[in-house]
Amino acid sequence: MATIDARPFAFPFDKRKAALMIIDMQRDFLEHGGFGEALGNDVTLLGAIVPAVGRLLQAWRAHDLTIIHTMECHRPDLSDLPAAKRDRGEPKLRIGEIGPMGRILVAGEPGTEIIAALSPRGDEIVIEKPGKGAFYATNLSEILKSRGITQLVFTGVTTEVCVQTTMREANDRGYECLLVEDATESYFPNFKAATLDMVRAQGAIVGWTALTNDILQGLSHD
Ligand code: C5J
Repeated sequence: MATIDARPFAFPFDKRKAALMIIDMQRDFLEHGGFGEALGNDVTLLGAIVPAVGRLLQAWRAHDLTIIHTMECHRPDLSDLPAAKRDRGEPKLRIGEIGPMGRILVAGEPGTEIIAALSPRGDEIVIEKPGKGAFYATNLSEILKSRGITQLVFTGVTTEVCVQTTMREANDRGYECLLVEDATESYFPNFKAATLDMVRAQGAIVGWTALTNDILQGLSHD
């Protein structure tokens, strides 16, 4: 088995059992006029990771390994949107309202789509999730079990919200989780740094962290 140079210690990597998780790389979080901006964030910060996520995506495709894209979104009738989530805070646009890219975080709307640079191929799994975590109210567990996946390599946005929530859900379900330091981003650099520290503290209590180049190197071994 290959090992990946990771923190707090080497990650034992079995690529045939490792899925690439690309969390919520959606226009609503990365582009102007979407949910991220409606919440008052500088969305341009998130674009920095697109090349790294793209390199991992191409590598997983080249090795014909499992790729899971997730999208935070709700049904058009909003029946899966709790009032507590809809009404929280004072965003310029709430979930379900109409913005420049269509209805905010509603399935099928232009703003809800994954950004063009990382667009899923037809054979890749796309999980539409109403929560921050990708296991809540989805069939992700069944998909991973049916493919014999035991390791998850995490990329995407935002580090401390949907990425961390999904990673913690996965850790509790027995998956070995590796968070890619330069392929995840937050609107708040200090929150990203704190999340990386929290994940790998206390002997990898939630999982490991590593850099894209080291993961690509691990992928090149049989
Ligand atoms: C947020 C996400 N931040 N994908 N969603 O609301 O992290």
